[in-house]
Amino acid sequence: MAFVLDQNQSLELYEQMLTIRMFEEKAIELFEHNLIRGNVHPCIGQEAVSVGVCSSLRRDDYMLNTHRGHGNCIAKGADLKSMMAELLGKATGYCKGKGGSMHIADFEGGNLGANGIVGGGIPIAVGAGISIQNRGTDQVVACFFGDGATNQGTFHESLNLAALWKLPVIFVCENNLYALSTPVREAISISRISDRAIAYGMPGISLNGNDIIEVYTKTKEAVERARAGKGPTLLDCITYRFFGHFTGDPGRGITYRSKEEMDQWLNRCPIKQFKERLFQEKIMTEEAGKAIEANAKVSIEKAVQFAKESPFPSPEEAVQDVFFEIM
Ligand SMILES: Cc1ncc(C[n+]2csc(CCOP(=O)(O)OP(=O)(O)O)c2C)c(N)n1
Repeated sequence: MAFVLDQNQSLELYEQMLTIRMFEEKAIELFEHNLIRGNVHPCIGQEAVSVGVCSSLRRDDYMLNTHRGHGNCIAKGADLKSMMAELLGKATGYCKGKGGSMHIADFEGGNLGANGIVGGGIPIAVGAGISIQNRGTDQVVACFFGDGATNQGTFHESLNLAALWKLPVIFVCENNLYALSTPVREAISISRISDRAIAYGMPGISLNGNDIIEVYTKTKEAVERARAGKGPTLLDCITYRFFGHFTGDPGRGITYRSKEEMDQWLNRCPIKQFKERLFQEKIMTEEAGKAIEANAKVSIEKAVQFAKESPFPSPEEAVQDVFFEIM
């Protein structure tokens, strides 16, 4: 796909993808040292989808996330310190340490939160779309979900309403080819998830989710369509998670995926491919690449330090923020 970004934008996208990768590598390490409770669902390998989609959005646009959502939060502009603190269950985290890895919300940055219920965020995105339409703004909603979620009833009901009412929603399937240990080919009888869009009367596009430029370009078109009041689009971003379903998955998912398949996808790493392209097209020098890497490393180290030094919430906090208080 032809290059459509200027030098600064390109380097910015590269840095974001790298930051997501390094943030998650650190999160896995902290989990292994028992500093993160619950679980971590890494999106390593899927960074081009997060960054390609979110870089096409404005800060006041909305985003609905999933259990595998650290990358999407970072790409939507989350503060790394508040995120890491949330992962460690600290009071300074985005949800005061009560949400953890799977439930990070940042209303100011347009992140309406993640959902541990597969497909649970999709109808909420439709609700946000109705709110935008009622308020008459030109915001849009990006709604992330996995291939497994497209078999939930919520997906079908939501796409139908969104198309019918021409809501400004971009439905983004992070199609990493597996729902837990179930391969998509054993769960869906059609080969392209984007074909499901036809049934509801909206455009559907399957694309290379490991090519950041392709994700960015196709999302941009969908965003323009939504902002112009022409309704939703379904993007099927085909990608792969390099790790297992979660940190407890043995051998990064080797019990249900072949080594050959995993190696093939490692070769198609979105960050490696983009980096090579930036070198080839002389957009990034060797030196600039190293500086970006060092920068990302420092930001993550600062976030870890902040999170470690922050206090846990007090026990009384457990019963606070349960109900929303209307002034
Ligand atoms: C309604 C519901 N059913 C089952 C689960 C258990 N579960 C958690 S993640 C997951 C797989 C989801 O797969 P997919 O939507 O493809 O997303 P991915 O994990 O691949 O990113 C399942 C079955 C759940 N959380 N919610």
